[in-house]
Amino acid sequence: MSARVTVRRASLARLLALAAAALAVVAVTGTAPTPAYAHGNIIDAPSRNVGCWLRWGNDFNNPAMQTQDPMCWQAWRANPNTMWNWMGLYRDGMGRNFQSAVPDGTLCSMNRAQNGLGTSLDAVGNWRAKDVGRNFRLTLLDQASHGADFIRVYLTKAGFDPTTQPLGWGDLDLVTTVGNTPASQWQRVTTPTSGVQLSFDVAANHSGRAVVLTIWQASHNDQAYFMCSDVNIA
Ligand SMILES: [Cu+2]
Repeated sequence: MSARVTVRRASLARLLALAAAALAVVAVTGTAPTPAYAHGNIIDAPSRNVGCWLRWGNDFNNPAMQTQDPMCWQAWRANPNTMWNWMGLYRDGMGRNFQSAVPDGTLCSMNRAQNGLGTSLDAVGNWRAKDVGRNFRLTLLDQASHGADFIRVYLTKAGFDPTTQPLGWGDLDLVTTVGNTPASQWQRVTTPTSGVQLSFDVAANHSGRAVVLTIWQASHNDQAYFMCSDVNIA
């Protein structure tokens, strides 16, 4: 328990440092990351773009990334805004028709939403995966206190290998659903920006390497988010 608290504190400190670093980049180069609008993402187990931002946001030109974290390398080369605008991958007005609107192979970019902001997140390869137990928690950070009409958590089936196979709907099992949860029931936080966050438990139905696809249907509007997190289940 205390170990978990320590980890959370460390990652929040790191988020703060990265937020400051992102501002410093703007100051030095004048090349602004895409403005941070108020939306959200899965910060633990971090989604692909959040993970690349946390691990490399203050060092994104380091060539060591090419061998240590090659999928982040390709994501940063494709478009740094995928990371700077880590909270901005969503679509409005889907009418909850997720499967018809988002074809196989494009789930992690939400069918190249936001003019392809997250296209690199669909790339097949060895994304860094967080080690988790059979029962693990996800944390969704919501900067704008949208709340949730629902959150659906899908897990790739046993035997699916995300390092070699593109992700499709047929590879996924729905493992957890969180019902309507207004923002007033989320935990208020101040880092990396002020907002609210919700942590919820996920029960995996197998061990090994897997992708978690979280779909968040926000409450303020018909606004949906798809977020892919890579995990290694004990
Ligand atoms: Cu939003």
